[in-house]
Amino acid sequence: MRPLLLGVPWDAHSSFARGPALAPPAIRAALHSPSSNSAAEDEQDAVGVIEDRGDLALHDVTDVAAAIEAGAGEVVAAGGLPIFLGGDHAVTPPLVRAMHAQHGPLTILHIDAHPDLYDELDGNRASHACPFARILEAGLATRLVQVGIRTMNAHQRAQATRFGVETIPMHAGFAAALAAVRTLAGPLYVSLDLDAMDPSAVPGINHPEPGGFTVREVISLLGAIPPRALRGADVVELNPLHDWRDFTARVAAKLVKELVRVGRA
Ligand SMILES: [Mn+2]
Repeated sequence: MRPLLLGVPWDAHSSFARGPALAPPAIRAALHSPSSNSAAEDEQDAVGVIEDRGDLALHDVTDVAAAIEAGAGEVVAAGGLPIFLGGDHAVTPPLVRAMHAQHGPLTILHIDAHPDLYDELDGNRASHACPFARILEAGLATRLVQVGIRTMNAHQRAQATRFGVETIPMHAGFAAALAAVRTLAGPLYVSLDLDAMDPSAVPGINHPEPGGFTVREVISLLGAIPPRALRGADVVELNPLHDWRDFTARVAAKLVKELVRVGRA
């Protein structure tokens, strides 16, 4: 599938620090940096086959979520494999609404340190801590599998039970996460929060949570997605203001290339 890249520069619902709205250009710069080449690990060109649709213009928009859904909808309707660059995790519900309009109920693989299942955080139901509560309430996904999780609490555990979320905690081990990914069937959407990885690998994030995946483990998880299941993905929560020598942007770009690889498997 032809990969389509769309930037979603929005972080108004970040609970702790702003910055992810600056991420799409940083990830693009890393994708095109001469410090690496354009191949994914299948030895095929990944960067050169991407059709870049630029960034959504969200500055003077009143209803940003509706604008994201509409803008993403155009990309999704074009066919191919949409890869969305956040933004914080609050971009995911409108992106999933656009995916659902095209594909119907989705299976979602959510890779994150955090369950993001809060009913509300600080009185905000659109918070970047709430996206999967909104998605499941709306019936947009029939199955949500979460891996990398290491911040579960009582409220979010209750939400996970209420919605039937399959949470594979980090302490269950990498093999358990890999086994869960192998059971996924399409139409599959991957929502990838960079903070799923250990903060030592991704300094440029807002909520560093020690004890995460290595970059290699996340590449292996993506590689375990069954063939022809993947329909779209987002990569969210890069904060270039916290990054160090673009390390985190490079990780994001690497994972975009591997998503391209999975999309053509
Ligand atoms: Mn997170």
